[in-house]
Amino acid sequence: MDSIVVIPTYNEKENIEAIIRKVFSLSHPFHVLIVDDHSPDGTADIVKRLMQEFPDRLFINERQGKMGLGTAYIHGFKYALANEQYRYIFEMDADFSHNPEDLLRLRDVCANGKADVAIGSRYVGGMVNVVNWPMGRVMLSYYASKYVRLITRIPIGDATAGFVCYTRQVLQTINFNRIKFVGYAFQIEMKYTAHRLGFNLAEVPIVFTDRTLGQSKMSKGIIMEALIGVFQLRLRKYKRNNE
Ligand SMILES: Nc1nc2c(ncn2[C@@H]2O[C@H](COP(=O)(O)OP(=O)(O)OP(=O)(O)O)[C@@H](O)[C@H]2O)c(=O)[nH]1
Ligand SMILES: [Mg+2]
Repeated sequence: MDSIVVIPTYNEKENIEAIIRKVFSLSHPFHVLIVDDHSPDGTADIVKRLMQEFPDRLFINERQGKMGLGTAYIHGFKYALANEQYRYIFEMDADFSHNPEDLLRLRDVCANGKADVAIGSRYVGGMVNVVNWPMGRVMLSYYASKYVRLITRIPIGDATAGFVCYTRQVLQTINFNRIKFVGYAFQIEMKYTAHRLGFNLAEVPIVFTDRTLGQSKMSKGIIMEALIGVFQLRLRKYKRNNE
């Protein structure tokens, strides 16, 4: 019971039950925390019904409204840190873009001491492992990662990846008050911050599959935040603890 997967949800009624059941079918006993932003489609009700079946390993935190992915994750991280048993804290989407089976591979990398942060990466070793995305979106994501790498010098091929295992120590060390971004830039900011704080980041190749059910929450605002945000990151200073 050392691992918890934080899954943020906004209108995921088509996916949520299947993804939870899939995680609970894995060979490692993962716990799951759903952070739901008052989804109008009733996602939270489905989770609460399942909580009766999985009372010891499924949890939900509900927020008042849609406040963005970044703040949902920070909310989830704080919940996980408050419980000392969790040594490996995961980020994963609800829409099956991330294959839950890969949780085991990400966890192994951290549990074997190979890294403090294991990143499920679409772009590693010259490969682009994305299924079902329109070419325009693949290009956007791929070149966004290249751009981030150029500006920040972070040694990661997939800087906006949202499938990550953090060791407890990393999340304890990062000052969440200083994490400012909410969209893709949040993913960049977390990796960059961990890197600047001296933690080891490792990329684990994964295949990313576009959602087949439910709706995307991507927006122009999120893309702009990321484009401008990387410059702001570059200008910042980092030190451990009392930042
Ligand atoms: N709690 C919460 N969850 C969110 C919010 N925005 C997105 N999510 C969830 O975050 C995860 C990723 O969002 P997606 O809509 O899949 O974003 P994406 O992967 O960029 O876009 P597509 O997969 O193309 O739809 C999903 O589980 C969403 O339900 C939010 O504001 N609050
Ligand atoms: Mg998605």
